[in-house]
Amino acid sequence: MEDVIPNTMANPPESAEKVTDGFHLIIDALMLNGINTIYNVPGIPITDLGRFMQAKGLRVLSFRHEQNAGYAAAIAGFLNKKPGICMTVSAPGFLNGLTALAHATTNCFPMILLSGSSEREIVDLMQGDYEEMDQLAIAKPLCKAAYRILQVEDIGIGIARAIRAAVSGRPGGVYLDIPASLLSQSIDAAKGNASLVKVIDPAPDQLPSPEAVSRVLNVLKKAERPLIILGKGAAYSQADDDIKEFVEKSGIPYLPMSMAKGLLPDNHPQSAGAARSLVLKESDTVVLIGARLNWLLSHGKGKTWGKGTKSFIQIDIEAREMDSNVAILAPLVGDIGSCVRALLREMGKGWNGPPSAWRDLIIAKRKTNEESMALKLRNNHIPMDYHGALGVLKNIISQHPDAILVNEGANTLDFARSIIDMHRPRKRLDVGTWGVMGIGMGQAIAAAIETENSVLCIEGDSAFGFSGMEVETICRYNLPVCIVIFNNSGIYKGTDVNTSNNFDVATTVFVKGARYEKIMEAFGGIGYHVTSPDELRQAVEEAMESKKPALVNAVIDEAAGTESGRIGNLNPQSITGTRSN
Ligand code: OXT
Ligand code: ADP
Ligand code: MG
Repeated sequence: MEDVIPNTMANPPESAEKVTDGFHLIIDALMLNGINTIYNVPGIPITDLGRFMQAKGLRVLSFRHEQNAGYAAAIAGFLNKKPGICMTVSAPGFLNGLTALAHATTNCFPMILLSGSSEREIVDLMQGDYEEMDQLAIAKPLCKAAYRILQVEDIGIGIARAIRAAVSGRPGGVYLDIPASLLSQSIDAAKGNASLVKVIDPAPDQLPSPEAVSRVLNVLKKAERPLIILGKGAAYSQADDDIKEFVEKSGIPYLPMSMAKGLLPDNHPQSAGAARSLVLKESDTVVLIGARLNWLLSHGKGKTWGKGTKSFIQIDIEAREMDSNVAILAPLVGDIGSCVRALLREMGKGWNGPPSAWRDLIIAKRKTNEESMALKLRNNHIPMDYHGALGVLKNIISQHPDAILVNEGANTLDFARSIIDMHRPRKRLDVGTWGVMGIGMGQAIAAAIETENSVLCIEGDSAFGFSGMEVETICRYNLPVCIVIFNNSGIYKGTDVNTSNNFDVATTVFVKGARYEKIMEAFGGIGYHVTSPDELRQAVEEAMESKKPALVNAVIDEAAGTESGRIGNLNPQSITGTRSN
């Protein structure tokens, strides 16, 4: 009997071979455009899409929560200069991924949130479909562009449009709505294949005008106290050699924003990172390269920037960024690589650096700050304070300059940023423009997958809690990620007390003596519990050496932090309320 049943899988009828469907065309379209990694949480209607992707050789990484898959995709976009892809199920999964899409857009990272959705005809009549939601309408205001593909023959063009929108001009997040019925629509295979689009030159160079280049140099020549500020747009542009050459040829001191640290090594003689307040206040001319004058730079005005008039030069791909907060005397609109190369060509030979008095002033301030920091870093206090613990991790990062540092928290973030020198470009990943808690595990996973380098995460205990369940994901894929939790039993501090007569603890306080390392042990990774800088060193060195998933629960003095870290000034002050401490 068995012999007479035709094996349709092994020998499909000829007609079946000539037909393809939405599932396979989406995969073909992504692969044609060099996309090979997907960050997702499976479920209706995209479970089979993930399976087919895996079968076709794409890397499909499954997370425990879509927000973390989204943060992974966003940072993959930053690291690779091509869109990171997050794939989610409809309504709740989509909404979970949306925070990350908005974060990608805010940070100018290219990302595509590809989400399954319910059937249009039911959703539009609000008839109560499974996970019904008008996702396209909800996504639109939160991303750079949002598209829906309804017909199988539009998959090629729809994906091409999403890719180009994500990476061209100022990069950002793109939403792509995939109704369930699209996936099973069929089409003649040859016709389907012919409908695919390979995006040619998705992020074309944008050259600055020669007049704008001359204007910049004319302003710069007159500067007595010039400063370059490098932002994460400069790190994203991957114009590393040109930027270094420009900084060195100009002789101008530079200040790296957080994720631009390492573009030039932090110990570079022209770095003004350790003289930040001084250079912002005293400079007379500022060249912004891929950095916005937003809250992180006090909007270019006020006390931080001192009294004198400043001349601002800004290099950015987004023309609308110019004059957003203060007048820009010399705007240079274009991609950073092209702009910096144009400046280098025009500068010619024999460019004079800034007056030595300016350089000497910065060097002196830097020396004072570095010396006072070095003293604090050498402490061996138990319980550890931030300096004692970060002094150890600073040395470990300098021994592993290619390791990727992921960092979030408040005090944990702010101290780590100024204490830990970065040595190579795009090795420091953090909370970005919004100061988001929860980027940690998603960024760590993507960093390990995309670069194959070791990853060291330095996490506040609160920050870790936002994405901690992804420790299972890290163990499942056996990634070289070492997580260090700065455990001070709370948000900012563990010492707050609720002085009212109810029984709840203060709003910022967690369980004391929490054993976070056991979360890692639960999934087969290595856990450490450390209380001194020496123990911390030993544990992290061992973990980095092993390249296995590890979590170090580092007990930090509960009283060592301050409210909101270095941005406590942003907390509104109550006129009538009283605080418990
Ligand atoms: O020049 P001066 O003299 O001023 O000195 C500066 C430098 O020159 C010097 N420096 C150095 N000295 C010596 N040597 C070296 N190498 C060196 N390098 C620098 O050091 C100082 C400081 O330098 P820095 O850091 O460059 O300068 P500064 O003035 O700090 O820079 C200003 C900023 C604004 C650029 C900078 O502060 C910055 O980038 N800040 C980012 C802040 C941020 O984004 N914070 C995160 C958000 S805080 C808060 O909102 C939190 N929440 C709420 C929440 C959030 N965020 N998200 C979500 C989804 N939900 C809720 C929560 C829940 S934080 C938080 C959890 C916190 O608790 P944790 O347990 O996680 O963490 P702990 O606090 O540790 O408990
Ligand atoms: P930071 O927070 O480090 O100061 P921002 O996120 O504020 O950096 O600024 C990044 C800027 O870089 C954005 O204004 C963005 O338009 C710009 N940008 C991103 N990529 C490029 C590029 N390739 N060329 C020019 N500008 C870019
Ligand atoms: Mg904490």
